[in-house]
Amino acid sequence: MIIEQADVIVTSPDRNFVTLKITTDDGLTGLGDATLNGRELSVVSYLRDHVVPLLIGRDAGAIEDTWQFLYRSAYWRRGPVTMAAIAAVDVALWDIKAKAASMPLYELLGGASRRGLLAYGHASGGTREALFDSIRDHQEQGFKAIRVQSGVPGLKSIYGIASDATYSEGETHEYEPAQRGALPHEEDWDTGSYLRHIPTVFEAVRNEFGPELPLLHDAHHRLSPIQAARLGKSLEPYDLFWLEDVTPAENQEALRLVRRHTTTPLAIGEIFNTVWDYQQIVREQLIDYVRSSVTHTGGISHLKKVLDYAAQYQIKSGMHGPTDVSPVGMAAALHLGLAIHNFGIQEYMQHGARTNEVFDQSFTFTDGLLHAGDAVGLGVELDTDEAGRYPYERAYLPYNRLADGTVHDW
Ligand code: CS2
Ligand code: MG
Repeated sequence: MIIEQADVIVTSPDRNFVTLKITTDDGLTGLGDATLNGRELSVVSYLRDHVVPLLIGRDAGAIEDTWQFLYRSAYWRRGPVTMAAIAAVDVALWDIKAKAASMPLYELLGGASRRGLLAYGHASGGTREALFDSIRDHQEQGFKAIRVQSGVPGLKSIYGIASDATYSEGETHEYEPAQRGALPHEEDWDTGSYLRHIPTVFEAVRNEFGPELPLLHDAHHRLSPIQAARLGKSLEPYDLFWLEDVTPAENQEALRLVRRHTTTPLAIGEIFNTVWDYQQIVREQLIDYVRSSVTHTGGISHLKKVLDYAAQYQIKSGMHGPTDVSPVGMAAALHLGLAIHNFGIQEYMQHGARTNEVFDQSFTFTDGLLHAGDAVGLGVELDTDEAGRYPYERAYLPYNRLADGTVHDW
């Protein structure tokens, strides 16, 4: 099976997506997601200008060798652009190998270790009532675990709140952080207001929805280690499933301080790209969930290595599944999530109707569980004509400034 063609397809139905499509000499095709939110075209160039010429003529079956070749021969290693590009090649080749073997990819990865994958959805609200309505709405959709994001009094706009402005009847009511336009939006942030408000939100949610519903929260990289410790401690009475990205994790040691003060489970890693980003925090048991996505962590081959390493420390998966991970990236996560033993939970933000037209998906969401489906390969096909209707539109993620004008983590 020789790689004969590799196309980089950019489309923007509800948001920008970058997909690599590899075709072999015997007509098999494989897809890989290479979407890097707000920096999409950098991965397009990395693939088109540097990687595609290296793929033509290679043995499509040599997945690990191709991974190592792309990682080591680049000389410049790691980082979000490189690892998203390598991920797309890796997943496309796994898609092809599973099709050649006439089986769903999870079967090739060792078969299913469970009936389905517990998924969590995003409930949010600027007000208490709006948040409660959003939680009920997600429960009606079948979600058995829910991430809670709330507005904070005094802050104009904050991460994670799906605004009614972007909501149209029949569409999914998801929060899309990347805004189309020439420049990124500036948002305001105040840690004190947030730390005072969030515990009251979880108290109210527990009073309203009871003690059992698994609740998650994303602090989105905004707190210092001691502020993160304080938040974790103040949320302990509300028994969170996890508290995510509670402090920027470039400094992995920072988590020691957080661990010293709280038993609230910690999830980190959606902006990590390789196993080396996890070495210390896994070895020292400083997290409970690996948040990496297949798309941003070098594909199925590399993320499986990260999760196998984490398994030795009883750390589970909590794969990143926002709208900026395409249906191809989501399908890859589901196949890997079905096969591994140390599966924890899967994030599931639902894509828009136009996206579902472009990407024909066979994965299902039933009674709170995701399943990859039993189509051969990944089970996702891309309609290139439909994709061609939606050209790329520049979009940026917002950024934060504090009251005194200082740039802050968004
Ligand atoms: C978030 C993402 O889903 C999450 O946990 O952290 O929404 C994140 O902000 C986006 O993926 C950034 O592109
Ligand atoms: Mg997050």
